[in-house]
Amino acid sequence: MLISNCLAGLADLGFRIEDVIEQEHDAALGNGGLGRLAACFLDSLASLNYPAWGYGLRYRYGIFKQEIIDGYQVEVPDYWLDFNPWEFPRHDVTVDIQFFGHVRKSTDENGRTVAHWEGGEIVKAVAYDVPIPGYATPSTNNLRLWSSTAASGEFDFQKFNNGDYESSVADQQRAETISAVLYPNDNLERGKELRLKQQYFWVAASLYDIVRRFKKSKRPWKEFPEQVAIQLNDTHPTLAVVELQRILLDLEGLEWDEAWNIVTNTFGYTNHTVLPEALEKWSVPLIQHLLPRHLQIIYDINLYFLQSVERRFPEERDLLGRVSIIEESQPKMVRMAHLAIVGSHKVNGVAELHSDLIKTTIFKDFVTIFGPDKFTNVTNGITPRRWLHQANPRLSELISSKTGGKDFLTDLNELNKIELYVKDKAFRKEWADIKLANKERLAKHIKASAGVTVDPTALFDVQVKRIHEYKRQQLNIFGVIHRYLTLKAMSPEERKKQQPRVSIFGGKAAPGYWMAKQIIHLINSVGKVVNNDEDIGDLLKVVFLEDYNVSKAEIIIPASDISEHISTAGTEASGTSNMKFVLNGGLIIGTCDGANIEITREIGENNIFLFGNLAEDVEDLRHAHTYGTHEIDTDLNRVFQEIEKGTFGSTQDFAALISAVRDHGDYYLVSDDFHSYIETQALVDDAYRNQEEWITKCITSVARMGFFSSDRCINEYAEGIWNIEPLRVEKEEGA
Ligand code: C3B
Repeated sequence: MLISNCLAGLADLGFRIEDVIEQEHDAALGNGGLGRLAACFLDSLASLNYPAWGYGLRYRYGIFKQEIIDGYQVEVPDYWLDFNPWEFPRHDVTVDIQFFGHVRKSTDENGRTVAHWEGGEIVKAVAYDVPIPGYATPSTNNLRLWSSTAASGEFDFQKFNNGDYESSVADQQRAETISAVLYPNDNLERGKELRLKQQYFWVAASLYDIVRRFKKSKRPWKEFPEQVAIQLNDTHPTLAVVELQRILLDLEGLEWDEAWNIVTNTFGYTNHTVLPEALEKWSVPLIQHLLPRHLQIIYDINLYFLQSVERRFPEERDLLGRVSIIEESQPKMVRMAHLAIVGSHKVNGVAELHSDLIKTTIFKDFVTIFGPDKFTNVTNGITPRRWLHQANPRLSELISSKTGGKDFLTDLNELNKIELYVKDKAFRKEWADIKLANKERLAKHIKASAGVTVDPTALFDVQVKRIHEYKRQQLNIFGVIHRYLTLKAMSPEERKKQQPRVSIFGGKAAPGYWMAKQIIHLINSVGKVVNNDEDIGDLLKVVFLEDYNVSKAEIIIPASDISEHISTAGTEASGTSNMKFVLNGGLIIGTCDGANIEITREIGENNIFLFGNLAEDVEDLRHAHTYGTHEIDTDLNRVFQEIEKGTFGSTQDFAALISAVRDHGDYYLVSDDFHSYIETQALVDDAYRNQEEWITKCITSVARMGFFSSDRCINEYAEGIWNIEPLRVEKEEGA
């Protein structure tokens, strides 16, 4: 009823709903999997009626827009807030946030030392609320985003009136810088002061909000952890641990132990990566300068923690240095993951392999200290509302025509009912028609955006995600070159027997990540040659789709036949696009990494194409590369020679990609996995040729994907970590 009213209203005004929807920008608030997971979680929290809020920064410029010019990535600012009808400015909800200054100590009437953080500067946080409506429930939750502005108002009138026009706006501009722009790195931390300011601004405003709400209830402080659970989504908000301790200690007058008990029972910490370059560390001098009181508290937290470790493990002197929150480097650094573990009651990884890995590698000592029960796994999930119903409406409709009764979008395990129809001719025909229509839609998009004509009946092979060496888009493009060379060497008769393929890439490189940018350039350079080679025709096309984002994912994912999740084993914590592709009836070629392993367990190993070395062997192989001889795979060597001949343009540009494998230890094991990758891609070709078998695999896989709903995942957090129950608020009469 409501929708038809909208449609009719729009039509009266002379607009089509499709055109209006097109106008909406993607929220540009994150980089990749981490932020997108949070968005799925918000959808599940609201849909499952959990009373929960999300907190974040209202970046004026979110993730940049990517343009491809002459084959290179060019970054363009994306002013997404230009048009955002979904946010409600809350000028009545503001918090003053302090930076810099100094700490003065005094003694109160009970002889207790009290710390006073004084001086420095104040920046104002203003709340912007984004409602998150649940699916099939009246519950609507809130995402509160903080925007920074000068505490003193628009500009300094006095300076303005004195003719000092420039500095009259300087305070305002400096304050606004905090929420001005998202750092565009995925899985990389660079230790910049502004980033630390962003983190503190965000957590201080959010905690103030949470504490204010709790204090209104007039409950005693000891009930705080029963009333509030805070989940640290990676280490970026870890300063919240210190901030809550500061509030309880300095502002509310609690004793250290009582305060610390409340803090540790409130927080949970989710680790999302084991990559060393992504583990956050902040320099002690930087924290001292920006947050002098917090540094004192961090040192105290560390002191009490190390004292307790020393008491329990008196013989193990090295242990203290390994687990210390402070790294004794030059300058000293605060290890945020250690702080997050010490400050939380539960620590979880995001897929089984990943959760096992953190317990046996980076956080091993903490398992010894805190015991194994503090560490747990919650395998990631995705919301079927967006990633099936919205992205692939026809498939969603076909599925619901067979699941009947209960809405499968609220209980994804209902999907298993479609396995009964795996042999049903009409069902299979409709299934195949939908995939073809989705591929036709993508083919149109490819033509419009990349200017390449592709045949929708070819096998669509997709790798879309942030560009990163560990995700190994270089392995994929080297494989494409190998395919090209193999096709070139064939007679025209032989070529006719080959399976046509379209290799589709998409993803942003961090602006400062030079190697990732070279990978993009190589993909585009290969495309230019291959797509214009008349010997090859439709047998192989290579496309790089610019500016990969959520809206494009909704077009690309439903159109995939096979997608690539080919990270070096042990490097991709979970991956979530793997789940999206399978849920949309595409198969996977992948390594035994992240959630690929659990996807295999659920859908069956006949329905996935796994290849490559296992995580447990990676360290030994790397060691052998460094200290032994490193033989490069023969087929890969041929690929390298072709690149070096200049077949794909400037050889200089691609030299670093080759030498990373050949001369610099091949850290990501591209050569070790190449043969297995090529062989497995040949199996994909064979399997795709048997369309009947292929469709059976796809239907079976979708039927078994129920586990990967973010609803299951959120229920696990609610039960195992937060100890909360759903709270359904019924619609008021007449509302
Ligand atoms: C990502 C990981 O790289 C993915 O494997 C994982 O699926 C998601 O988080 C969600 O858990 N991640 C990221 O996008 N950015 C980081 N800084 C760390 C992890």
